[in-house]
Amino acid sequence: MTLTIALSKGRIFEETLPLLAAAGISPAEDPESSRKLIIGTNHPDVRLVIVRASDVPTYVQYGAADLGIAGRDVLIEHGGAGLYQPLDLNIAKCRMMVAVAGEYDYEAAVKKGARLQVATKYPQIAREHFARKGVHVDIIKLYGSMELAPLVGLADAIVDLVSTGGTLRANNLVAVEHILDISSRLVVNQAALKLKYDSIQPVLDAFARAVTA
Ligand code: PRT
Ligand code: MG
Repeated sequence: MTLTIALSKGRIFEETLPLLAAAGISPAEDPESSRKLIIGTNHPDVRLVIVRASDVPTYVQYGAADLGIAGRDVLIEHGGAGLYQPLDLNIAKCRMMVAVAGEYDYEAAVKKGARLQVATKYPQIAREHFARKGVHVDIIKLYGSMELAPLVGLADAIVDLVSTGGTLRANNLVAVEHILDISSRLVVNQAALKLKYDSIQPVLDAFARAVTA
């Protein structure tokens, strides 16, 4: 039975390679240089499909992939329907933060009950965060480069991922609130886990051992 694993290029692919190796799986090609979207492995019955990071849960939900690896950010926005999430892989770690322009007085705006314009790729996470704080917001959905929004007057604040903080610094933005710690998780199609238990369980076990090692 073929096992299909959905991965995104870039940091998730790079950080997943050692986990795949622990399960005895090595990709036949490097997705950074290959244009192929389906990549074989040393196992005739294991293949990788290369998709956008935010599409991984969707491929797994509908069973187009049996397994996938996705950030907690992406999983919260997706909602998790049809997905079994057995393992935090502790890779691609970062923090979901609220950030504003250096000169913007966020505390004062919150204190006086101002309605904030918040630009983000993560409307679900942002909405929940500000609802919990009791702050009224208008969410402006963006698909990338959130850091630009406060600089050109599109938003008062952004909700975005931060890892080194270099991008915020380079754009004269400051983080004012920490919302969540983020890492990537293994997701499994719930039906596939039952139907392909014998091929999936060894991969889960190998990943779990590699994560704790
Ligand atoms: O790039 P694409 O639009 O296809 O999708 P994507 O950006 O979601 O994919 P990718 O591969 O960049 O990210 C995949 C996953 O990696 C995310 O879903 C997160 O769970 C995780 N991750 C870990 C990160 C970061 N660290 C990260 N630093 N995702 C994005 N960033 C971005 C951040 O949005 C910001 O623009 O990097 C910038 C900040 O980095 P620093 O180091 O300057 O702070
Ligand atoms: Mg990216």
